[in-house]
Amino acid sequence: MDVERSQAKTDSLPVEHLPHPKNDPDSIEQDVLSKVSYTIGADPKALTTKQTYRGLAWTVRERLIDSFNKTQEYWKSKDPKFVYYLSAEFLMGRSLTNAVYNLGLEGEYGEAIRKLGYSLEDLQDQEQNASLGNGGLGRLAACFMDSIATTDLPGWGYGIRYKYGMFKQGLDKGFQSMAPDIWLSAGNPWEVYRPELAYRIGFYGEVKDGKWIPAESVNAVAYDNPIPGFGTNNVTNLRLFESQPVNEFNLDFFNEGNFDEATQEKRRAEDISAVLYPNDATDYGRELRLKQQVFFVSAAIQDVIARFKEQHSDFNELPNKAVFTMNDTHPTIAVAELMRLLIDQEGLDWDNAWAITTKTLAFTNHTVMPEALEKWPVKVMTKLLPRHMEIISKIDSIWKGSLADRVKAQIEAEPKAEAKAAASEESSLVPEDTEAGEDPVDAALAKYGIICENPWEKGVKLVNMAFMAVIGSKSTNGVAAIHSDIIKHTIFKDFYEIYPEKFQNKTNGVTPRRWLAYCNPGLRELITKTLGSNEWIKHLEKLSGLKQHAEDKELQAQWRAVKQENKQRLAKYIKANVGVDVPTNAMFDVQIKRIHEYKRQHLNMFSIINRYLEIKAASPEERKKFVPRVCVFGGKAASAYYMAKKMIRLVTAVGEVVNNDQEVGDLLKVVFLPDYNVSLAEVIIPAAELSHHISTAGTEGSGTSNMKFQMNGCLILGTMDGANVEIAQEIGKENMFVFGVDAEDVPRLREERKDFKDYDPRWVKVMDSLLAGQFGDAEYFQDLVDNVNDMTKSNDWFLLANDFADYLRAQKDVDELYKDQDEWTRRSILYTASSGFFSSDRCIDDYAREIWEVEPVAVPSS
Ligand code: F58
Repeated sequence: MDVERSQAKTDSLPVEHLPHPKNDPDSIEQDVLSKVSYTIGADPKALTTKQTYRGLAWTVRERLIDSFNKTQEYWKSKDPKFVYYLSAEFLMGRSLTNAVYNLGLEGEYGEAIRKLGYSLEDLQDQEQNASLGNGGLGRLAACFMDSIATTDLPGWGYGIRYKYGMFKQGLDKGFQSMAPDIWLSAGNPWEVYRPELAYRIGFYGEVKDGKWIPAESVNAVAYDNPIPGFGTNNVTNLRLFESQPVNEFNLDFFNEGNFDEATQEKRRAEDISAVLYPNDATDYGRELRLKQQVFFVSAAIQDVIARFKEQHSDFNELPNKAVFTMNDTHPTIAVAELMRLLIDQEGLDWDNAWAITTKTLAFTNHTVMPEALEKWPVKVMTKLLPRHMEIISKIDSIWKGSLADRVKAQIEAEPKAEAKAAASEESSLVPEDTEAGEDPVDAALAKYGIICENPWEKGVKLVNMAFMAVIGSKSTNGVAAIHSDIIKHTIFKDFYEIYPEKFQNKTNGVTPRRWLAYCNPGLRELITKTLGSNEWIKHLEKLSGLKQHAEDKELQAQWRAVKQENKQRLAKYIKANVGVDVPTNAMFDVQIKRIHEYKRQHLNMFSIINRYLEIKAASPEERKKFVPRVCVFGGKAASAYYMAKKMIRLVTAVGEVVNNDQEVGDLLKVVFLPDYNVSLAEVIIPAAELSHHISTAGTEGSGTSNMKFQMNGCLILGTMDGANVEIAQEIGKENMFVFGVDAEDVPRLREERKDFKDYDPRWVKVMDSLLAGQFGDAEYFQDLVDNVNDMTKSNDWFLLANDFADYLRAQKDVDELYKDQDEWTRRSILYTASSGFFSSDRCIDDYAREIWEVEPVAVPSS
């Protein structure tokens, strides 16, 4: 009744007379002052920079919402198919500059801000980073949102509105320190709270007569984050959910004075969207992580179904109206959740629900690293999600039945073959490590079942989420050509043989707006001037027009001047943040990414130590031949990653010695910049001249910072891994500094390793210097050294010792080339000119056409 009344009232409101914000500088200035007074509650005559930023941001928000509303209304009238990007992580960074430029209001805002006595740069630094993710995968999701909006695709993102970001990293005497990242402390003008949009999410309890009765429930409440496209009217949506208690507190407990008990439900609910839980946490943390996953996935699917039902009644239409991409294994509970909602809530039968589910979901794998291929103990899943576990068990038994039939058929087709012999066949479904005498069907089921035994804990059963995702979705893709190839022949081998048509590659891309046009204004202007237009910002392939100017000495000089300015900006940042003076005539050599053994920051450090030892051993005359370098590191180590933390300490410890060594002077500086995040990357990347992408071949899914550096004309020192392979193809391999073994040789070399004393003598010297305490506490670095040397321990799994000599050879090539600044700059221009393929617009277009089957719907100008 109430609903009807309010509906009638709305219909009679003169909404067409709603005032839309005006975009001339005077109106914007007035608007800022009004927001400062009435939204922020500050005195416009005595404004602080922070208050001005906040007032300004609220005015941008209004303009975003204006276009957002029009976009959503238009899409609703057209009812197109939507893509929904399910991701536990979105590393959005800051929004102000991106929003102002994407809205095309940089001129008007620039002038209004100047009138207020500021520059956009001053104000943007006031904004907190939204660091709702770990690294590459989360940042990729953010780039995809920008491209989805820019290319006019009907598409929304779905995730969690974490109360705390992915920790503030500091340095405490050179060691990583961690503090909560309270990113919402000054409010968040970029979101729109939707208290009316709340979905109930259940946990625990039991299944009775096929019906799940959860013992605990929370509400998933929506916040919309408008995402503006560039050069379009479209503004799309990132919908993030916050977990709220169903009951704020228990009044009975409260009245008894039992305050802890009274608010327990609230605290348990709020824990779910407090912070992104690491996958290696305690049991409680791990359970919370699974809770988080089902929390946002269920809310997202419920939301999509509700929107679908506003316009449709036949669920067989769902795959024509919606496709969900599962960003890595974190959202893969979506397979069971969509089945559950279709069967239990919408009354479909199993087969119909399965047909819809497998047409509506798509899966992206980002890495072969085991820590990201989630496996949940059946015990935990049964306790937390009993109905989902029933569904998973049924999917598993149907899958195992079909797998067993196929293995039997294969064996019958080769009756004389022994299981072992069959295993050696390229196309065999029998696992290669099948023991003699072991039943080949059992072996296949044990290896490729969704539910399988934990190899390290007998009797403990696990749910392999990646396997369920492959089976339960219409496509599985890797994120670079080499990676997509590797997953077909390793982790998903049998699945590829059974469903070859499901497997695809979608090489990653990054948004050229944030990662070139906005973070490097000097280069943006120079490129636009050289090409005669700024169309490249939306059509990055147009950068190839720079190739014909790569040898132009005039352009080269201007190109270098831009780099120099960016280096000065970074040098200032370094001085202000870690107190080190760095020479800006030195080569700026950068490695910024999550700290991980497979990314081999320690290989880079060992080469820096070698450089240091060589400088020390050189005569004053010989020293003049060294190319001065400033080596910059940044990246966070996961809280429980012991070795990664040691790698950070290695950087700072070497820096302490090298940076203070008078003999070395400006020839070498080593700095670790704490709290690496999106906005710091925006300062570092434009200033970098050489960047490291040196993972052991076959281990990096794609890498995306390699693309950002390439766009900004930074040369690459890298292995043939991830997207480096395709970058080398685009720029010509001879223009990249390539070293290291190829992926196909890695397994053999892992078996073959020799004692480290038999490696390059420079390697031995570096290890000895560490163990002799030349860089402080030798005992502390013992494990790190053992880890890459001691044959009885980790066996140098990532082949550092093996690749070291070739790495030093490549480093020498770098030095030589740097001495020829014209050739260096020619290559730098060529890098930018060849980066068109790595735009996320291209990548999104590939997904849209080849996986999602979603078409652009652009909002017309009114
Ligand atoms: C990254 N994955 C890949 N995972 O490592 C990188 O090669 C790729 O370019 C990128 O995805 C985008 O495709 C990644 O960032 C994580 O952060 C995991 C989250 C869960 C815990 C383990 C790390």
